[in-house]
Amino acid sequence: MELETSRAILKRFFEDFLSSLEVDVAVVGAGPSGLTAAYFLARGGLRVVVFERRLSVGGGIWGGGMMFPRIVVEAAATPILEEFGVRFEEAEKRGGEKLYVADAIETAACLCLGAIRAGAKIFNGMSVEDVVVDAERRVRGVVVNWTAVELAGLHVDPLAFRSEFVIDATGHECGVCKLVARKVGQLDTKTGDVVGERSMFARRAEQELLENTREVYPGLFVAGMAANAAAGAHRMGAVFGGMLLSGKKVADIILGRLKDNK
Ligand code: 48F
Repeated sequence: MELETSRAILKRFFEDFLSSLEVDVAVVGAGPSGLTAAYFLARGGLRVVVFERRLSVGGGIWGGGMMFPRIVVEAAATPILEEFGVRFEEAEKRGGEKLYVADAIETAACLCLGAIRAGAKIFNGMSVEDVVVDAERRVRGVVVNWTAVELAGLHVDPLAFRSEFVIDATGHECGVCKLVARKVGQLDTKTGDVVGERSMFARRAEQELLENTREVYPGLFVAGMAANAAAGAHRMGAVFGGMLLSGKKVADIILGRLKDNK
């Protein structure tokens, strides 16, 4: 039984890994924005791979607000919760707009299941440490290594994955944009680099997020908190509607671009 177990795991894993070497979109980070983007892209018929540094997918969803595992979304994002089968209820209203609350664990589980069932391949425990560029210095893929290698500080060369587009969905860290600004060329931001997120202003942050969800360098898009960090916009705390809408928006833009190319 031992050998059969090893063979089954290795064979199935390498089939999936090899089929992800060349894809339409590589998503970096499996938080709410990355998983939502992966779901809509895969559902739109594209080949999608997601690399997640941690073993668990879901990013900042699990912690809800200050580790109270509930998240809040605005009315505009509830159709996305419904699409994924996440249950939610109206929060007590004390003035201001209507807000809805959902279980963080259910949300993470549903987003993950939705993305996988739509056809996205998710690889966990792997970190994107660089991008692939072409002769025109356009981003053309990602460079990946095991997170364990990164943590141990081992000298192990990574492997490359080719994609038509890359999405930086690494959250507050905005890691892919930072390395592109340092190693490849200026980003389409005020400073040419990652400007860095501003203090909490939830309503404004949610509005800014959709404007900031876009291509910031040829071949490189930003979604989720990485979009606000790149542009120098505000943070919003445990309000997650913008993350879902940003994931859908980046998917819609890329689906439109690939349709135009064809
Ligand atoms: O941080 P994260 O959840 O990003 P998001 O989708 O959502 C932000 C919210 O969770 C929250 C918020 C509420 O509104 O502001 O913070 O923008 O998920 C980012 C994921 O990317 C992974 C990281 O482990 C996390 O799961 N990640 C970061 N850098 C890398 C990476 C990398 N270089 N390679 C692979 N994964």
